[in-house]
Amino acid sequence: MSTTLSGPAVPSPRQSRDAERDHERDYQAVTERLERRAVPGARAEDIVEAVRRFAVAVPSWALVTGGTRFGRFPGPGEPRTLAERLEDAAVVHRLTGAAPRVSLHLPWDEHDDAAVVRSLAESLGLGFDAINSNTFQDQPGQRLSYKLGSFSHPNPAVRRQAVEHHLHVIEAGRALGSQALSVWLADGSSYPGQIPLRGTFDRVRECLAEVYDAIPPDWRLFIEHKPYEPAFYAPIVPDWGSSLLLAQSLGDRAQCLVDLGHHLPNTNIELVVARLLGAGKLGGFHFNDSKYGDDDLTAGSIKPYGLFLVFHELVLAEREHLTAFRPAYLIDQSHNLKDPLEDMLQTVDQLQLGYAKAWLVDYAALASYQESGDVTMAERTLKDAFETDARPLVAEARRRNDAALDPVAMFRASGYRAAKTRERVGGADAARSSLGVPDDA
Ligand code: LRH
Ligand code: MN
Repeated sequence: MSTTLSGPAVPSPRQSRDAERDHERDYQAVTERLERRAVPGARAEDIVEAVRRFAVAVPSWALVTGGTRFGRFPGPGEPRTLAERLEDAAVVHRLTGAAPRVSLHLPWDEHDDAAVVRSLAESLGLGFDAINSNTFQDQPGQRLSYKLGSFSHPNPAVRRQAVEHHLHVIEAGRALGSQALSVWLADGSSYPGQIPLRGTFDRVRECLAEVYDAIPPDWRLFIEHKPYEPAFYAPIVPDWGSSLLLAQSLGDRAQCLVDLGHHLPNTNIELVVARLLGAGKLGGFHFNDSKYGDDDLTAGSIKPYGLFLVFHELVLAEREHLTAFRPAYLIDQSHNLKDPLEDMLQTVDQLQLGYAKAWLVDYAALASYQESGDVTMAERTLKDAFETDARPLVAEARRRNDAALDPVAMFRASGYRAAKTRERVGGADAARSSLGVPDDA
């Protein structure tokens, strides 16, 4: 893998004097309002320090245009190699101060020399978060097909092949410094009668048990559920219940990963989060947003109140120091229309905002209204936090983390994409498949 990254370095967030002055006035205004509100633990300083601690991992696969099955419209100057994807991930961290780790996906990010990849990432100020396996596509030269499944496949040789792939992903992750394996299985059926519904679940549990036994002692195994696609009748792990059954059967370090887009319309996702938190089995998130299906849209773009309510459950658990509460925050999006980096910068901003607003809740008042059955005031207490303009608080947190007040504006002002367009000749079409599988890692 070529690690020589030429062209302009990651843009440095030098704000204009006007932007600084406007920010100071906005920050002063919200600071005064929160002083008057006088909620313990929810002064401006408290929120800013909380947001400064917030971190989310960037998915390597969302740094190129993902497209849909109907088409992919790649933009200019997109990363063509793992090295260039890491370079772009560093831009997200530099401008938000909240994305210090990258989540890789194998074989899309396959590489020959982990030490080279690791030192390049370190030179860019990045580390590696959960690493993802992939048994939902057949790779060139692969011996047995996953068309009819992987861990649930009727042919034990296919199940073996899938387990071997996961053992390889664990090795790759260990060499990069990851501490979690994230498993989403496309396994399932599209027609009634196609598969034995209990037998296939048992096969998946058996294969996962072998993988679980292979993860290093300080690692976790995340199981991701999804209600449909590509299985359109009975996915093996369609919902949080199936994921929880597997995680509970495997052991303490097996936990459930909640992809916000993997829920049927109108599912109360914050309730799913509360249930998994209560069971000590909430391992992490794939943040995104959706209107209908697994649309993988920008987090907070469709249901910002829903995102806030999920963060409310997370901040409640954080405040209570709930046992086993160590959620991995990851993004999982597929960008089709926006510049992938602008979309990622918007996403991190939306997550910082949702987190900040959740810390603004007057938890003491909320608890007393809940205990006294004052429904109106309980709801108003949540809404008061959600309807507070927390943007100056988040901008201040970024400023103190030496990042940008407005990451998207700073990215545009930096001319980074234009420079990469000039530099990354033969770029866009290199990342071919609808999920942007690069041809050179
Ligand atoms: C499946 C999924 C899974 C990834 C893939 C990129 O829909 O959410 O998390 O492996 O997207
Ligand atoms: Mn996902």
